[in-house]
Amino acid sequence: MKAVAGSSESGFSSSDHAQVGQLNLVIPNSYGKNGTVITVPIKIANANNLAIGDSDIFVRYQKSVLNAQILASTNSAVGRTALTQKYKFISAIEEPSASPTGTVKITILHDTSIVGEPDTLYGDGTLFEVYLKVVGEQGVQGSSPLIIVEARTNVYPYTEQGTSDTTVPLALDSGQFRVQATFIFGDLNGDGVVNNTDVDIALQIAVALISPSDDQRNAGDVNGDQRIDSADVALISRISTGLDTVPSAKILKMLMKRAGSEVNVSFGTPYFDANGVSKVASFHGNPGSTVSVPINIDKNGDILAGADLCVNYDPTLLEVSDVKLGSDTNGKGFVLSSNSKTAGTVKIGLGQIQSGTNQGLGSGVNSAELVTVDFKIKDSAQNGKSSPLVLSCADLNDTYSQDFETSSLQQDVKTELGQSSVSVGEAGEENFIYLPIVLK
Ligand SMILES: [Ca+2]
Ligand SMILES: [Ca+2]
Repeated sequence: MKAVAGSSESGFSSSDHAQVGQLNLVIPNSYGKNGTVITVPIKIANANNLAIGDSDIFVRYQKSVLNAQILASTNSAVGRTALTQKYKFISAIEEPSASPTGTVKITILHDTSIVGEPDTLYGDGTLFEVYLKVVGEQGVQGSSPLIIVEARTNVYPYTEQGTSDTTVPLALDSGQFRVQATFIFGDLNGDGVVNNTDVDIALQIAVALISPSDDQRNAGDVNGDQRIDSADVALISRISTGLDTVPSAKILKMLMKRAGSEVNVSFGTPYFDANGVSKVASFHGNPGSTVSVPINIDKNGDILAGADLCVNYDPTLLEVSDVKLGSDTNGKGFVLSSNSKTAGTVKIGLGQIQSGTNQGLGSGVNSAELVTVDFKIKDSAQNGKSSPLVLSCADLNDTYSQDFETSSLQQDVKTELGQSSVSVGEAGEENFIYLPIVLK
């Protein structure tokens, strides 16, 4: 495959979790009942402006447990995803009678004559899906590794001039399949029903207050992106209240259109000064006092149903005393969980218990205050000291768990003349953190 590294033409810094050299091809662990057809995703993690060149990806499995399944709809045992719509590929199945293993082979052809230059890839997502029928029985023998055999993968950094000559090293991360009763999506405590208790568990997993079991990983990752976060909460709450989890074509079109515009996440509400320079609100407090710092978005609030936010600060000056719903999320079915166990960072998971009346923030809500973080300024904080206040992650999702494209404003906390203040840097010092879009 061909992967493209480095910053995009936007000039923004790259995400802190998309690092060149740590690109992974991943098959997650999976479960399935005998007689069913399972969909095995081949995922890419940590992509950062990558393009796929001519590549072969082989997936190997135990024939006594799994057999390749050709779907009548596509006449293939391999399906592509939104990420690979513009890539041409062919697939083949090898299940020789003399061998205990079978292999599904996927060959990607970088043929720009077909649909032009394919999209480059960011973040995490699924490249292909392999369809396998479960032929094994539950029990000790009923498991099979799902091994990615890399024959040839060419992943290159994309540049303005096209793809660079430098291939990005790929780590292959194979999975394990087990024959067993399937879990219920969204049932995180395994009691057979999906309700608000499961929403709470998902939010606690999202902010790393609890670490999920294998069963919880499978039941909780409802949108299949290999993590449990507020995006899954959106779907879990829809399941619990009997709402559709898949948007109609009409709604999808509307959501996609809005998700295509960038949403700014900032501390407080940005405004323009007399010179037309974008500024953000300031916050002040004396040592020993508490300052409430809101985290806001500047558009698309009406379809917002959740957020995963991380704020980094200097723990020698500040400590987190509380995290609360914001003025626009309060009273609309939103719940949150926060983790400030590690001094210097607070993780916040915001999700909505959706219902017939609460699906997103609602029409008419555009910019919105999502949460407020109460910082206590330490008694020992000295005048003149300053602390960075950084939105180190900001992932937003709509009512159907789809990601927003987001940027975050970075600001400084300054202590001046006996008061601490949270204020934006001077004109020209404002920094955007570019967060890659995660396509699903
Ligand atoms: Ca449950
Ligand atoms: Ca997920």
